[in-house]
Amino acid sequence: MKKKSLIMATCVALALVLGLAGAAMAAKGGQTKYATGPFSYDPALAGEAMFLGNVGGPVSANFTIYAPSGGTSFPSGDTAPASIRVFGIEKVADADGNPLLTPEDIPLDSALGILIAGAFALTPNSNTFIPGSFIRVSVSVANPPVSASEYGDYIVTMKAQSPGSGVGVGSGSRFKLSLRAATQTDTTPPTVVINSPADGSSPILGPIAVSITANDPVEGTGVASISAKVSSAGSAVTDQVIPLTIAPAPIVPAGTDALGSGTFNPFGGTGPNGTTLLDAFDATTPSGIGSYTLEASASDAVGNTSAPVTSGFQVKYDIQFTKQDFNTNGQPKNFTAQFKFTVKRSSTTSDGAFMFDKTVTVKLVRTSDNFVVSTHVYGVGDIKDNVQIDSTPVYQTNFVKGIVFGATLPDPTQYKAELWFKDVDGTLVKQAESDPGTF
Ligand SMILES: [Ca+2]
Repeated sequence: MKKKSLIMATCVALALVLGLAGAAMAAKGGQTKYATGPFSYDPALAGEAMFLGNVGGPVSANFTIYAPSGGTSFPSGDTAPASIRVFGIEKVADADGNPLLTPEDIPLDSALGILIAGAFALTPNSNTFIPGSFIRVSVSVANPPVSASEYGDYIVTMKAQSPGSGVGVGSGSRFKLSLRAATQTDTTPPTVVINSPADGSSPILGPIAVSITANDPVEGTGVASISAKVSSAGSAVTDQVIPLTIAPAPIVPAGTDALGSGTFNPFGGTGPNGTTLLDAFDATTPSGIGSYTLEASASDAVGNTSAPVTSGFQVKYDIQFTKQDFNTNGQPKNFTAQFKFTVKRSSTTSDGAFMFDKTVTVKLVRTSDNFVVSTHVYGVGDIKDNVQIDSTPVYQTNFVKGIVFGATLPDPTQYKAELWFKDVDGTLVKQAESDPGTF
């Protein structure tokens, strides 16, 4: 009996050895190499934020999760589908930031745990890993609405978990969340400076960089937000909010510059509008040239908000004359002032496209007193009476002395052409003028 079981044990052992040898041979043949080990994370501390009272946030952070490598498959299969979430919360300091002797575990299913975990939005919150793959996770941390009795410092651990895959959760990436009482000592709002667009500047039609610097004076609570909005002089554009990216991420400590960056895109600055005669701007759909005001303000972490700071700027076309001739050959009634010009949006912030704008108005102006002697508007008729846009494309119009003045021709006099277009508010604004000439 004893001998028989010994033989059986030997057989089992032999079978195991043969089995292992088989697996080893398979591995040697390159069929299956296993990636083993837990997920790993970089950085170990994804970020930290301090919220004072119920103001401020959200704060951004990110970290990267790496699946184990070293093989073509996990022990359990080719992929490891994982959820990515808050995995644990520990309270490590009291409401004044004094470290606790023993960190306190906050269960995820407790009221406090639900509040804190709920303040963390992870993108993505799931991923299917293959061996050696990784994924970058964006974290947005809002100010969790905890009661004052729960103020303190919390270490929140985020992990990937793939049950049954044989890949361990690993140590995770951490975020330090400091929840403190609102201080009543900071009553000074941040300072705000608009860097771009500069006050009085005239950017060419196209996306316009918006840049704002805010700084909360020390001993302040730091810059929590910067806001910007744009309005046109005639209110066709009213309080258009410009989304800003703030660097470094708020709350930006007192005394440190917070830089808000965004873009204002006036109508027609990009895209198809105005780029063909079919899509031409007209009086009912004018382009985005015109007079605008950018208004910016910033708030600190306890909600002190600066008075608005403004910058006024004029968005214009890029206009180039390709012809500006005052022709005095033949009889005076046939003397002709001839103009051709191109109208484009910015070639640096946009594509430099030719802009078709039927609100074009060319005024022939006597230079001595700015008296308008003739006005031509867009039309497909005679070039002596209309501003045409030909297929070049180019804008063109001619003023013939005998047509402008009739039978009684003045002596040769100096004139210039003024080019006017309707702006975003429907207001006719001068965009360019020719060199003066005499006919
Ligand atoms: Ca302040």
